[in-house]
Amino acid sequence: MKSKNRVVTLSQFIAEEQEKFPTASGGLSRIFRDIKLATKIVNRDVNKAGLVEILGNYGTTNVQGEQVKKLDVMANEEFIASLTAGGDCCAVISEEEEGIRLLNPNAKYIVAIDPLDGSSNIDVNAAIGTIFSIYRRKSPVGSPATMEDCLQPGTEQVAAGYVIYGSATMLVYTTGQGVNGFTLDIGIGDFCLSHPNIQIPADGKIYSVNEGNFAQFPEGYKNYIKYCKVIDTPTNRPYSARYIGSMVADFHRNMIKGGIFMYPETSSAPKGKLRLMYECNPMSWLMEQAGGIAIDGSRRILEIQPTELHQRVPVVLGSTNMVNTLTEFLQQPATH
Ligand code: P6P
Repeated sequence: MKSKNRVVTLSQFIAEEQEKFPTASGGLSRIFRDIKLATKIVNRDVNKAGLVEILGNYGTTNVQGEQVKKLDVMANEEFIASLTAGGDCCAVISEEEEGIRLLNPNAKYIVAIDPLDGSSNIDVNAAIGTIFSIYRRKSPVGSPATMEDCLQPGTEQVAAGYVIYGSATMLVYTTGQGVNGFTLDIGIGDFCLSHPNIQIPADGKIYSVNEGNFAQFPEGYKNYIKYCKVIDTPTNRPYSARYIGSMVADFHRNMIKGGIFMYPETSSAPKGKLRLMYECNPMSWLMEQAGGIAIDGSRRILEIQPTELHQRVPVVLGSTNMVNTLTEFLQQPATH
């Protein structure tokens, strides 16, 4: 009989989950082992960012044309080194890698990763995160992974998760059996189950969007954002605006409290900003597994067929009732 206050580590939890699938080879558990190791190293480096000369721009820009912070580069290298050493990953696609990073041709898992999301917050000590997504290759093992192996829709994910390096370091993931959160206990050097079966409330009072782009939003988003600000006590409005500019931090807060996160298309960014493969797909599966909705404004994010490694999509993630209300505004005919 398991005692109620038994500490359950991430490794134990994954092993117990794997027992439900007798045919499992253990490869996915080993991928999680490799991601967990890199996460603990990144956590150590993030926590000392202010002490060691690793602040500031690395002097280069990534494929997105954004200034690369040294921690971005270090985090990317940590994850790739750990997955390479583990031997269960055949390819990595990363925000920090222009092309596919081929690893073990005899392995069957592909990892899509944003090693350090929200990196513009590094120098101001705001919460940042890692976002990852895991697929099974379609091509036979023994040959290098192909572009087709990497460009699979989100419905094909076998696991997805994020790590938030905040006031506590948490790893939250799903393999399709719900969403569970684990908090890093430095004392034992492991992640311990702290948030079993996370479910996002059907309603919330938080809306998260960069209102600096308001003038460029499609009319339906503008009308919804105005709706959020109306004083109407019976419907708990006005809502609270909460936006930290770090997807993992905004997403995690809304998952726990309820809320809606929007990064719409704009006239200057008609596909939005956030990347499908290593931001929107993993976060969308987590949101759906937690009982929320994840769309690009009309379509289910997970059903989008990717065409490019770094393609961007507009994204709405949140509480069911809030996303449904937004959808009503988006479906109204444009007046100008
Ligand atoms: P903006 C961080 O750069 C990021 O990729 C996400 O973490 C975050 O949600 C978004 O971009 C913030 O973008 O344009 O509002 O600064």
